[in-house]
Amino acid sequence: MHKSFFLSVKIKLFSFLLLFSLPSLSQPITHDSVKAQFLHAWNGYKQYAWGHDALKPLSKQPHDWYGTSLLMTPVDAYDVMLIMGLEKEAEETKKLIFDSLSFDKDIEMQSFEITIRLLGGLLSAYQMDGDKRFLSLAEDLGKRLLPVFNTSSGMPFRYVHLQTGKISTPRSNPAEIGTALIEFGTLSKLTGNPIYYEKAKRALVELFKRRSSIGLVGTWINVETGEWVNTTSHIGGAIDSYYEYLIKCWLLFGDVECKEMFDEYIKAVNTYVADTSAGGLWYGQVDMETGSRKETSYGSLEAFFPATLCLAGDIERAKKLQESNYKMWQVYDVEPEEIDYVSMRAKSKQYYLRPENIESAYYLFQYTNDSTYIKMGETFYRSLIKHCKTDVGFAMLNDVTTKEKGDAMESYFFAETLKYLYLLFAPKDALPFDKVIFNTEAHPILKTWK
Ligand code: DMJ
Repeated sequence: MHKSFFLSVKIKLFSFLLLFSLPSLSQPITHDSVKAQFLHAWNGYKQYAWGHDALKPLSKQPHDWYGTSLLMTPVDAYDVMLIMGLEKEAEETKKLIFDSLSFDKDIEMQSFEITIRLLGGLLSAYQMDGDKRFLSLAEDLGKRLLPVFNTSSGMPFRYVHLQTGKISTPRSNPAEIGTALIEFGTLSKLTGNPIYYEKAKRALVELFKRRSSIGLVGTWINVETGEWVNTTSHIGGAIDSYYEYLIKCWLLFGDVECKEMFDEYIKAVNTYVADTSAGGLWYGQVDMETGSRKETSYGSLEAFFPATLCLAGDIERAKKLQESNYKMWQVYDVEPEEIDYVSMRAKSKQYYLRPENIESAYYLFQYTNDSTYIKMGETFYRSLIKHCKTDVGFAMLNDVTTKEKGDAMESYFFAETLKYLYLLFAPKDALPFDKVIFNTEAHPILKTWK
């Protein structure tokens, strides 16, 4: 009793000092600065939400997505701890995972989110740590997710019940249909069971078959009927990581078909979706059938695209688009969820602590060694401290124009935002960039198979 009281006072004092003494705005920012911020947020999670999916950083309450915990934050954060050399934190997190993570639960959950955060996190943990229990958990989860692909088209439903395998919600989108092959393919390679690769790959191909005559996909499709229910094409949320996984699966598995599909898409996307009419390079919204422009919106999710362009070898285009990413950040000293790139005014005013802009700066720094991207990283870091930091973690912003905070700190803030920021400043040997492929939740996967 006594001990925990003093521990809680010590943690509060430490958080207070971190919050108000860090960083003096002129101090140089290093990977250790980012590590200190990671610890600040992690200690908040530990104190107020230990064992739950996430911490609500304003109310200091725990949050569970499905009323019962699937340890989203611990699983998402584990490989970052290993990368940052946080041995004590990694040890206690590993114990928590093996003591309490079970997928034998009476819940229906969203396959996409569980795949990228938990399956990806467990596979990465297994590869980096070597403990076979991570792989057993991943395989158990993979088996429970597999029924989503049992549809007439081979494209997955969005939800599955973890115990019964009952699937629901056929209205889906390219990102949720096409963001599984890195995780499912890796599971096949590591377990020797080809079923996971085959199912996830088929979904990619079936979706490709339904592209329009000019080579674009829309935003929503019914996976049973194969009918498009929303024909707006873009590179943002609901489509984004479908393109990302095609190029990454070529690089990770040497899957030539994935490369061919990516090559066809990128031509169409650069022809119709890209827009230079407002000055600079942007990617807006067009009709998938005609290519005619519908809107001039870009946002924090679209900001992943320079990283994908780097992987595809188009560094010049990646650089141009990252200039736009940075402009978008600078308007309010933190990016909005959506901006009109003609008027440069926010259309959706939230900032959900998203990583994509930082991710792209990190990739570009790896490819060019240009300190411009470090400077961008410094801006991102200072904005996060200035506008999002709380006494127990970091909070999303409800409104980037007023900087009003919201009560959420998503697990990807640990897995991605802080990881990419740390790696941007870290010595190159912190993680061998050329030897890993990050899943879309920034879990690094190593090609350990032939
Ligand atoms: C993450 O869960 C993933 O990066 C996903 O691909 C997109 N959304 C969030 C981060 O913004």
